[in-house]
Amino acid sequence: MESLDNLLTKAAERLKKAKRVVVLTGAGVSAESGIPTFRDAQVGLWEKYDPAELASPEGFQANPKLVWGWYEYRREIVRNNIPNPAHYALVELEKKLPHTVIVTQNVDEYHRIAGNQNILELHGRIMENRCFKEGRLLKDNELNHSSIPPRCTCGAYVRPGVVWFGESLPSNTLSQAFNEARSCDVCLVVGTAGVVQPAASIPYYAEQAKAFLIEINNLPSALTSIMQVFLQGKAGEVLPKLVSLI
Ligand code: BV8
Repeated sequence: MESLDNLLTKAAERLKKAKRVVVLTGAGVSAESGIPTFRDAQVGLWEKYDPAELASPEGFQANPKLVWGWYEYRREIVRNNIPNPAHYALVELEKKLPHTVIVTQNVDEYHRIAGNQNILELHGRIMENRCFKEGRLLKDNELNHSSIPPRCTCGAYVRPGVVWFGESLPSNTLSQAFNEARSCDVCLVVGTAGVVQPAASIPYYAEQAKAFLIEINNLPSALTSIMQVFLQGKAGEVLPKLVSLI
């Protein structure tokens, strides 16, 4: 088994020559910021709920107060934490390799807060609010807080601005992500189980385009088998090492 240092060197050598880099990130990139990943057992009050149940229109319609409470709990965690060295390493990467695009499944906006410029957010933003009926983005002063969840000016419930299971991703963002994957020469996959579709298809498009595939994860994922290099470890530790070698 090759040492991590040799694998880091191999990955860095390939990145140095890269013309177009796609970085697919998942919840594992924010884990060291203190944001629980979907794989982590839900804690406390949320222990008995399946995230995929809560993160769905059916779950919200069945129990709007419960689902709203889950998002408020998660928003508090996002508000009270900050990006970690993994996020800042990706800012460095974009500076070193100008055509780098961050395609993220995460909804915490930590890539933008850390300073990346070229970001495609596949699953929306947890801090944003939309009308459950009209779908439109709501400003804070359009929320009627006399109920939980709050209500839109049209009377319908307010929902978080994320893409739920069973909902389509923003089509232009998704097609941009697929086009970037089809035209990249290196695809770096960081901190994702590689289960949620269609995000998990992105590395396969890169593979079809003969891109060099690199993964950073503390455990093997559903995508590890198609990788040229698998760097096992925490994103906050491995990514800064990798980027420092470029
Ligand atoms: C859709 C926002 C059309 C909400 C999220 C095709 C095949 C099979 C199923 C489907 C398919 N097409 C559609 C589906 C159904 C479904 C799906 O994929 N289901 C899965 C469960 C099988 N997909 C959808 O519904 C999508 N919509 O396709 O529309 C359509 C419509 C109707 C019917 C059919 C099709 C919408 C999916 C979007 C859901 N919304 N987020 C919210 O956040 O509340 S997804 C949500 O899950 C988060 O975004 C999160 O990112 C993601 C989970 O994935 P990961 O990021 O991988 O996170 P996870 O916790 O799973 O894993 C963490 C990883 O990090 C692990 O590998 C771990 O080892 C690693 N790690 C942990 N710590 C570290 C680390 N790595 C490095 N360092 C560390 N420190």
